[in-house]
Amino acid sequence: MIRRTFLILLCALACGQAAPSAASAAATAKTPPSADQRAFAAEVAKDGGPSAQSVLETLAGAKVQQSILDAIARPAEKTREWKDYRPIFVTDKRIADGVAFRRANAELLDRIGGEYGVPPEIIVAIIGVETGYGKNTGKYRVLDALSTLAFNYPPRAKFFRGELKQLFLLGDQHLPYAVDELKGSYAGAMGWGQFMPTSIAQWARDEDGDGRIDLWNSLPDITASVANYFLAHGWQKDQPVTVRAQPAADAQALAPANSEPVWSLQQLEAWGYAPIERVDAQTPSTLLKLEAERGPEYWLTFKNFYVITRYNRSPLYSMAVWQLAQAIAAGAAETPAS
Ligand SMILES: [Ca+2]
Repeated sequence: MIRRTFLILLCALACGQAAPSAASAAATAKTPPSADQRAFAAEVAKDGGPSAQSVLETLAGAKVQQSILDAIARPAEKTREWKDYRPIFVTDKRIADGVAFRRANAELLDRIGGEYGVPPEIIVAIIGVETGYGKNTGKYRVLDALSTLAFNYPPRAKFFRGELKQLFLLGDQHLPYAVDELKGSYAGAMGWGQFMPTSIAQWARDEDGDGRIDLWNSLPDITASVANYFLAHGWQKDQPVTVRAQPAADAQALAPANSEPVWSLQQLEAWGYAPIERVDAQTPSTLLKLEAERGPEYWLTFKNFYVITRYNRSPLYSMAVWQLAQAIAAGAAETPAS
């Protein structure tokens, strides 16, 4: 839920197995806690978490990993064009695996989709893009990831300190494993949907009703949590996500800063961007230009497209999720070969 999927993939592609450097700058249990760590532990205890002593003992077992610091500092998908981004995420295999997953869990996904008003194929596409349907939920210890970034990466220290604190506050009802046993991405994102601790606290669901949220092993918990994340961020049931635009020769140049739908479709049409399918003229919209294989593509994007960017800020991510979802829905609707 922060920009990490692409980094993991990039590294997996570029550096083979992306092996964490052999415990290079490892802090040992003998290192005394820093003033910052002591203050942190006191804060956790004050906010109802484990005792300060217990937090410090856990932190003493955390390892600073250089590979985590390298990964967070690497430039992300901002530098990529759509034509290079799409082939990584919208692959034949990811579509086929998504269709198989959609079919194998049809009853659950239809129920969750109905309950939360989020299309099942969007839920499936998210876990497909994030972790290959649960196959790659991350190999870093979450404790190492969050403490490395909270105490050794000043540019984002505040954010990761908050996530680390939330991790200690989550407790047994939110996690199936002990804090020092959890594995996730180099940024501390966890489970099939790659939830950060604050996302688990706010939006994860115990859908199977066993009294504990398990985003690694319970498909009802996993899919309902993703659906609830979308619902909570404003997903509009049965509303469009995006539609291609046919630009006029004299279309006004536009470069929106983000995916917020700040204009009416009518306004964008007046500026020269006519949708190729019928959509209500008052629909809040914005424009997205993509550098595709065969040249520029123009898309009119709506609130639901923006909601996908709440999972990951990149509009390329949002488009990849949406196109993967469309392909999965189409594949799942075909009569399976018997
Ligand atoms: Ca559960």
